[in-house]
Amino acid sequence: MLRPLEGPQNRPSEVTVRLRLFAVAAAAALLSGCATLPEGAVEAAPLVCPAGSEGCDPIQPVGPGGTVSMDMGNFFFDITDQFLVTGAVDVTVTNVSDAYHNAQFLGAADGSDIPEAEGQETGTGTVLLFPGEWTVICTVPGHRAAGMETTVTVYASEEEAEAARAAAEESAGAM
Ligand SMILES: [Cu+2]
Repeated sequence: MLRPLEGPQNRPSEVTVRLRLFAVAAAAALLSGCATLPEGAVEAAPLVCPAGSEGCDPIQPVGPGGTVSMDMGNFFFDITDQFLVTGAVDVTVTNVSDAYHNAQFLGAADGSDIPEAEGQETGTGTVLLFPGEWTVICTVPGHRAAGMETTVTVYASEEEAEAARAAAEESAGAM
């Protein structure tokens, strides 16, 4: 009589699974090992080559992005929707004053625009934003100090942004 073997057919698959898990972990470690994230970055495209080397693109935020509109004037920013999502955010600035202003997102990824507009005009630009809290300023000398500075929060996903929006609406309604 043959005795049933002690499940030898199960062992290889167990080992295979472990090897696969190890390979995944090793790949993740390799990818994250050479990525340098800008301050405030939570999530970013992994680099597969050393930052700054030839053919290695600068690290960019990964996400759906979106659109945001803001008014600017002497000397303020007024952003009604501050629940931005990481990625390429198309910014529309409406200048409600007679003087030139712009809106620089400090710390935005390489390749970002600085949306700007002459007096009583509208401008657009695309800003590449990692998740985090960012400061927006007008770069015209003296304007930041006079009040043209605000902060915006960039969320890692649509879901997080929606949750934050809902929470803000709820607390506003409770007042
Ligand atoms: Cu200004």
